[in-house]
Amino acid sequence: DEDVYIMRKALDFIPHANMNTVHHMLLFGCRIPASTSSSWYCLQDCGKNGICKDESSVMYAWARNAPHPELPKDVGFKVGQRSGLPYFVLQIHYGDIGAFGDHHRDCSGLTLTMTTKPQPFIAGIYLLMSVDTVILPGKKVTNADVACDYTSYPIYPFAFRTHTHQLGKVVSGYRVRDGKWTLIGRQSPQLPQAFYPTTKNLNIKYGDTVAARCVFTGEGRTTKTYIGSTSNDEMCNFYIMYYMDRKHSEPYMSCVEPGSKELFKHIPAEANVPIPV
Ligand code: IYT
Ligand code: CU
Ligand code: CU
Repeated sequence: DEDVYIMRKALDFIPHANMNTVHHMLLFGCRIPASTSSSWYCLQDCGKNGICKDESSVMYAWARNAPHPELPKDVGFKVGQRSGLPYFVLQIHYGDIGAFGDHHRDCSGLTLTMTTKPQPFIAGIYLLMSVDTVILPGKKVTNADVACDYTSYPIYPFAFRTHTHQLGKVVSGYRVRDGKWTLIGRQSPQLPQAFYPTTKNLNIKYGDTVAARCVFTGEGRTTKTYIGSTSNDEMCNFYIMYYMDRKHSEPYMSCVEPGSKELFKHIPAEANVPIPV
């Protein structure tokens, strides 16, 4: 019920059990969780309504064999009743269930350290996602482009995460300021989908444009692929984890606009260069 802040070094994965069983974990903030139980099954295609009833945001991602950056000093995720997302839901994806052959108990989870001391900077998530991409079967390259004008107070990105399903090759995010494109981050969504540190320190301020491109291939498919929650569908997500001054805290933002053809004429060529996996 109080305002509390998740702190630096707070997000640590504690592999009490066999680390080989967990493939990835996602921590969500929820307004209302999908279940009132302390834990529930959310199998492969349960979609996002299996996690939160309505409003939700990804707050942290842990993936096997991936780095997990800390929150910078003086930065905290503000959580609690008044934050709008007063519940945490932790989703754990198990990999090879063979590891449970011995019926051992699994105690995987996250340890969060929280403080009631207000932090100078609030952490937040900016999600860019495509909602209308269609990938034609057999077509070698389909770009999903997303871009929005940024009209809020300055944010300072420090980590990013990409998400697609099987057809995604590379996802890149940029700040466009005065026509100049600056990379926020670029990753293959086929690598562990954790948060990676941003390429360099940059800020995003009023008047900038935030843009992302997901590159897909339709090779190997015999029908059209749409955006959706099953593994036969696709998604195009670029998440920016940022901090901003506590005075103007706006911790969850998103962009679902396709962006103009004209704008994306100028996207750096690297956005279409595959990343070896
Ligand atoms: C349609 C789509 O792209 N869904 C994404 C992003 C998304 C996440 C949340 C959209 C909304 C949300 O409330 I939380 I609206 C999606 O489902 N991404 C998956 C997770 O389920 C979060 C991912 O791994 O990024
Ligand atoms: Cu996984
Ligand atoms: Cu998805």
